[in-house]
Amino acid sequence: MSQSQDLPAKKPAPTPKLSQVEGVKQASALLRGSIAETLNSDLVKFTEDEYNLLKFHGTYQGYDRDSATELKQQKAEKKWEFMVRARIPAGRLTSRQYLDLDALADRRANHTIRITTRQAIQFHGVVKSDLKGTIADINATMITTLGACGDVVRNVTAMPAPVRSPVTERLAADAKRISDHLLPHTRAYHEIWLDGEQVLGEPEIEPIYGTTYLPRKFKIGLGVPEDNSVDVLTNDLGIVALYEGDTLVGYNFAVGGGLGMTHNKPKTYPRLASFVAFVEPDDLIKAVEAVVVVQRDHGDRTNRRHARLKYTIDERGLPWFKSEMERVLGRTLEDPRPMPPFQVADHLGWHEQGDGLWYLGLAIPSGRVQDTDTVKLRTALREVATRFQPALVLMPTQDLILADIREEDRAGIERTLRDHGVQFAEELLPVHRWSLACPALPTCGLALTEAERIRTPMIDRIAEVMARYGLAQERLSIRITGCPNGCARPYAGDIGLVGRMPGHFALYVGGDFECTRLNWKLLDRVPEDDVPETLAPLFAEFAAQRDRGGDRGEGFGDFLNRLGVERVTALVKPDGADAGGNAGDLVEAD
Ligand code: SRM
Ligand code: SF4
Repeated sequence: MSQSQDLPAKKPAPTPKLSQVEGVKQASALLRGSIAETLNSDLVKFTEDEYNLLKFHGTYQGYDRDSATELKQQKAEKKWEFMVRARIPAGRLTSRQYLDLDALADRRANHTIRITTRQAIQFHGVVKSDLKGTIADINATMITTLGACGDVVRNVTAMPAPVRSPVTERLAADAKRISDHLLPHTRAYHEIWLDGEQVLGEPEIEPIYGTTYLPRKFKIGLGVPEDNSVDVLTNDLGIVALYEGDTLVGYNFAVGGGLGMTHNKPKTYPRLASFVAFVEPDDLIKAVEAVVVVQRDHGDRTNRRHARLKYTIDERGLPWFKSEMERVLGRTLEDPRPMPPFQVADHLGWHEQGDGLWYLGLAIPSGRVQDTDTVKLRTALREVATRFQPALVLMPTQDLILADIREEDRAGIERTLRDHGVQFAEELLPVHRWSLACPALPTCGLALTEAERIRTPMIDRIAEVMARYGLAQERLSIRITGCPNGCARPYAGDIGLVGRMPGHFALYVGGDFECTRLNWKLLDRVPEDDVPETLAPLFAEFAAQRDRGGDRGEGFGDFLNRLGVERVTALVKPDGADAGGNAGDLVEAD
């Protein structure tokens, strides 16, 4: 008997257990589960399994967090309600569609429309008995909610400028083609929400996704170096189109972007996408599908906090990813081509479209289209859409473009908006124009702090501090989120305020306005009220020491990045305690 035969047999490594959601997807018969039964029952809410499946259909079950504590004290049921998200590739809408969605906000939601950071629309406050009607009504406008959420390719974003050039038109069309190609095929959506007939006998398959779809959400954005409004590198797949004049040369693909992280869990981290390959124009769809398929087959299905493409890339390496893409495509891919540095175009205010028509970019605070006591934004937009019928573009900055406007309609549109108290871009300080905030409380179940509701007062106070140092007109991006998931992309941009615990934010600085570099955590728990004054020494140093060369001088984030973590920390905490660390560095931290 050989020695090896004497040894006890080596135990095979245990097969890692798939996450619970994987089982739910597998057992759901292509996203059906028991949604229809609960929808048509008197039950006040869906089960957790159904909740996970509902996301794929474009809706999240949550509850009103403002009233939750009081209701609990009264031993009453929470106020359950739904967020419904529409999928609008490149954010393009007709006036008719906009007006239908506007009417829906009154009929079935909380009288507001929320433009999202991915050029989509959300309705909040939908009650269960209205859920089916809401989704059906959205579909009646020729817009779907299918795949707006869930483990699939989400709404595809693209440069928002409605300029009539082959560049912008091609990008918007590409976004739609990609979105359509990767839309789930399940007939469950039609059966449940649109009273579609059950088609018996015919095989029903998901040709790209299979029965368990993707390991996690998957995001795709398209931009050009001259306009990175979509923050292309924060996507799982960022596509940068390269042009010579008006001729499309091809696309540089960047993979593995994603921002979600969990406080104190260094294995989770934000990451910007890495350029992996150049793709010829005719190969776009096949190459996108190849990226999705590689992640479908290799993404981590055992741990949802580790299931995004960024982790697959960091663990397997970019060369491995490229070779897998090539294997799926059946041929080699060129390396990414050189391209100019990224810029971000300013689309607010009036611009010529290039075809004799005009577009008007309007700043929408936190993307919330609503009527308040002082500003009747929703009414104004309804009147403009009814009378002048512009095309609309939802922007990845939560703003809105009214497009295809005739010269003779400009004055009327402007008057209508001003009559309702709507401010124009030129009346706003740049820091207001360029700030974003996620919904957070009271609708988001994951929020640790406020975001949208404190955005305006917070930015007002920060603007006052900036003015003290002569920086009132400084272009600066501030992004506020109620938790570390990063929905308003706080880790890309000059300043990020990230909900840390109730009433406290982690402060991130040192990113760049063009979103090509992650910022870093400077302070971990700044009380909400202290945020503006905490920034004061940074603004003072910036005003005194920045490099004034170039068209607009050194940016705030660039300046702090040049100073480095230690010197910037010393400015806010002279004893150097509680320094943060580079968000990018966290990649190495564990
Ligand atoms: Fe987000 C979850 C809102 C863009 C990263 N996001 C959520 C949920 C659905 C909360 C939940 O899961 O219970 C939020 C709904 C709140 C509410 O009350 O409406 C929510 N995310 C939003 C929106 C509406 C924020 C906004 O201010 O517009 C954006 C909707 C986009 C859309 O139309 O599809 C939104 N979310 C983003 C972005 C930015 C982007 O994609 O450009 C990110 C960071 C990029 C990324 O994906 O990494 C983002 N959201 C997350 C995450 C963290 C994902 C992760 O990998 O860890 C979550 C939580 C999760 O998935 O577990 C999340
Ligand atoms: Fe909710 Fe957090 Fe996203 Fe804000 S960042 S919407 S709090 S999940």
